[in-house]
Amino acid sequence: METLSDSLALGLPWTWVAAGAIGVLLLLALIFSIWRRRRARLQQQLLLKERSATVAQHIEPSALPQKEKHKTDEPPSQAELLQAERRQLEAKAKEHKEREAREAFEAQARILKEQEEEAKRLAYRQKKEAEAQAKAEKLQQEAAEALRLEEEARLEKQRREEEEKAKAAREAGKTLAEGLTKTRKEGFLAKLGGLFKGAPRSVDAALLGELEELLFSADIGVHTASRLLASVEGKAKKKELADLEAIRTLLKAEIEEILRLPPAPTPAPAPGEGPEVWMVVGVNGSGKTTSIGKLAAQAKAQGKKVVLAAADTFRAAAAEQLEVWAERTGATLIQGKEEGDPAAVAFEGAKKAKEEGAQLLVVDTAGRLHTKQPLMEELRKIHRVLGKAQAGAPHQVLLVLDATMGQNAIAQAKQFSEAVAVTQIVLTKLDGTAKGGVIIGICDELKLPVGFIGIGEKAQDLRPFSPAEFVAALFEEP
Ligand SMILES: Nc1nc2c(ncn2[C@@H]2O[C@H](COP(=O)(O)OP(=O)(O)O)[C@@H](O)[C@H]2O)c(=O)[nH]1
Ligand SMILES: [Mg+2]
Repeated sequence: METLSDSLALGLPWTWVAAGAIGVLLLLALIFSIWRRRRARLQQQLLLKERSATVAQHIEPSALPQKEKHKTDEPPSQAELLQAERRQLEAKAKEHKEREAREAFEAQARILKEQEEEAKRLAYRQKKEAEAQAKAEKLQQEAAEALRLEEEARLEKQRREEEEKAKAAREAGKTLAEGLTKTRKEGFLAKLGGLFKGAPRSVDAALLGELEELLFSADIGVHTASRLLASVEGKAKKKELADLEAIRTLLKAEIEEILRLPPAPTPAPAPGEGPEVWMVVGVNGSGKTTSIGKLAAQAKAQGKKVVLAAADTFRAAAAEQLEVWAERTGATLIQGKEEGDPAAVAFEGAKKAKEEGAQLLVVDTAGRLHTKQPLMEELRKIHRVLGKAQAGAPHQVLLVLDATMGQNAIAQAKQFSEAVAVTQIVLTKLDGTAKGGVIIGICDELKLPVGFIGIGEKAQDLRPFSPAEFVAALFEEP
């Protein structure tokens, strides 16, 4: 022990030296340990920093917790980064889950869609098939319907044809001889035949006397009776009449001669000037309106455009009656107010007929004779107004006479002729009278041609007068 103390030469005991050495060693050991621990901590910090940097690189900024404004420059803390990373992973997991779920749904939806498409295709095919079937059925039905309609049309046509035939037969009117039946069977010609019935008689004075009585009592008028008698007597004197047949033949020739008057002039209006205008006059009930209707029907049947003017404003029924005919024939009707100015209606008629380009205008007029209102003045005014409305109008003035009136018809004819220039006679109702002979008197006395005769109610029963035809029918054996 002494040796150590000696070597140190410090004079200190060796125990002290040893204790000092141990202390130094312990201090060194402590310093080393502290240094190591610090280094380890630094290393760990460094490692974490590096890791944070890599994490921060793939972390969405939105995943990071939102910092307060004044802290936005601070880098995120470790905890924040880890939280962000966790959230991000959770979000990804959720997204993944959702995608998987979506894909599963989508797959399912696709399957359903395909099924739906298939169902649609099936429905479409079924629909098309049903449509095709319906179409086929419809075509079949249509074909059946067409057949049915065809058959119906054929039956309808057949029915209409039969109806037309029946109508034609109905409307054909009577033959002239049929229309003159009464005159032939009951008139003076029938009585003439009676003279020669029984035992054969020679044409002597007694027979001529009877003939005279017969002729003068007939409706031919005194003037005409005298003329016919004179003719028979003249021939009888010359012994030119052997029997009834000879007298009949002579009378037939004479009557035809009387009836064969020059026909009424027919001044047609110049093209574009307007229609042919007929004014119809005559006493009430003579058959004016009916005859106008019949004339309109005939003109229409010839394809003419017809306008009717109801200038008989005195009686409401007259206009209504003409309206019926206008409707029946398809003619245009011009009417005035009841008791309005008849001349105004006539003027309107002329205007309308011109506008419509009609070929015929027929003006109906009043026929009252026994009222205070002067009819003849009214007729003259209508005549004048028509002439003003259209130059040359009226082209015809038809005087309607009722054959059943006998000799009165001649008196009427004279009266009307004084008022207006009558151009033709229309002799109606020959079918309803035995006084058909009146026509001979009218022609002989008035020298007015008969334009038309009425032998019935049908449109065709008003016919143009032909002397030869008339006489032939008149003398036809009953
Ligand atoms: N039997 C027959 N009746 C006729 C004829 N013409 C007209 N009538 C009738 O005579 C009547 C008077 O005729 P209507 O035209 O009204 O005469 P208006 O007063 O002159 O217009 C009517 O019942 C007609 O049916 C004819 O020719 N024969
Ligand atoms: Mg009338």
